[in-house]
Amino acid sequence: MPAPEDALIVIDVQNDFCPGGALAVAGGDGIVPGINALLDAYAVRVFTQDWHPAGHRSFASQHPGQAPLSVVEFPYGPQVLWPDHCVQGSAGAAFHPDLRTDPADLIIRKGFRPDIDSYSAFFENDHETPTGLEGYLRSRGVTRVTCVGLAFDFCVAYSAIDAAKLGFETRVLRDLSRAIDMDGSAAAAEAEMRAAGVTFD
Ligand code: VGL
Ligand code: ZN
Repeated sequence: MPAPEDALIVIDVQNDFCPGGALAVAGGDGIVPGINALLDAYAVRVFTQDWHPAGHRSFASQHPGQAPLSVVEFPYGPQVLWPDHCVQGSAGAAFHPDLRTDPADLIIRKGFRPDIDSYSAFFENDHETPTGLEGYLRSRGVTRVTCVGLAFDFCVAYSAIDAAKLGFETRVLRDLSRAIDMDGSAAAAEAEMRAAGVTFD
């Protein structure tokens, strides 16, 4: 019997983050069978979906002269400029076709504000605009959160760090996550998660 206080958060397992996608993470599709097998062990199952309007400010295409993966200063701090990805309603924004999505209790869409990027399932990148997930989890009695999905060094890391800071006992399943890993970002993300009290299995 799944414990009622345990939530699984499945982060951004979408076509654009899988091989062939606009912002492909190496081996991103390889985690799908393991996530599918894990869903029934959790009482609360939340999926997130990166969901940007066309022309989102985080897209390098909106910043002439800036290459994808360059970093620029936004009002809320440094921001990586990404290739256009996960545009609302596009095939790239859809969940991986083999992912079992029927068990999801809640699907949180994030990154829909044109000027703010949103890596974390809890707060946008200004670190203050909430997605509503904290209230949802608390009102369902959740105290423990397990994070899986894409990408380990961005949306998974930001989500896990926020969950831990909010007081949820937080764990990341390393085998069910894959990293973009630009300039050592995977190791840095892991160190930041550990510092925030996140554990790994
Ligand atoms: C993500 C970069 C841009 C992620 C989303 O899901 O990790 N990374 N948007
Ligand atoms: Zn995005």
